[in-house]
Amino acid sequence: MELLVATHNIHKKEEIQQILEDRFLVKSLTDYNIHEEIVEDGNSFHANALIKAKYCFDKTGIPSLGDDSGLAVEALDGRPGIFSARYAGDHDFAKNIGKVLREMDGVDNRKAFFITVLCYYDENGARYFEGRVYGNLLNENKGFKGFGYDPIFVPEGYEKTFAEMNPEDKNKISHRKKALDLFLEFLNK
Ligand code: ITT
Repeated sequence: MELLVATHNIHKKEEIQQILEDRFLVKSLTDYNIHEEIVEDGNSFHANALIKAKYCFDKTGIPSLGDDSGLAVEALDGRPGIFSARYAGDHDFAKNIGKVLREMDGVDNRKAFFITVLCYYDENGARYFEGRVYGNLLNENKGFKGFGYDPIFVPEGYEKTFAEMNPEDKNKISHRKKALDLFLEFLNK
């Protein structure tokens, strides 16, 4: 069965596919040749996940999943938060990490969490599923796997960053995995 995920982010698509295994064939907006920009002007992860999922469902009539996610840093009052994708440069992972590391220079409290809010939208409207993973930020990048802020984030109980882990290991414990588990529970009801 196909699942349409309202994203152009290839990394998200691949992670979602790996986590859902052969339960669904995951398709992205790119696969559906939908290239208009979806304006994510909501003021919360939930609002932006809804904007993506509803846009996709309205456009295709296919039940759709929006994934809005980001990094929330305790000492930065939750920033970059909903601005994670464009904190310093639009989808420029190196610049965005650079800004977080500069703001965290000399700060002892390194606590942060990743969050994913999924919105599943079909003819019955919207349903939300949230996942978080807590951890700490390094002072410098480590590792080259994953995407986004993975090279500076070490999940609690581990010594490696997400970018040093194999994708299968990140995908067993990540915010996205936890949110997708709740989504699967909902589908199984
Ligand atoms: P779509 O809106 O097309 O889905 P996007 O990348 O713009 O893709 P978001 O608006 O949800 O997605 O922004 C999420 C940003 O948060 C993303 O660009 C990364 O910088 C960061 N992020 C999200 N999940 C992450 C993860 O698992 N590891 C590292 N960084 C992540």
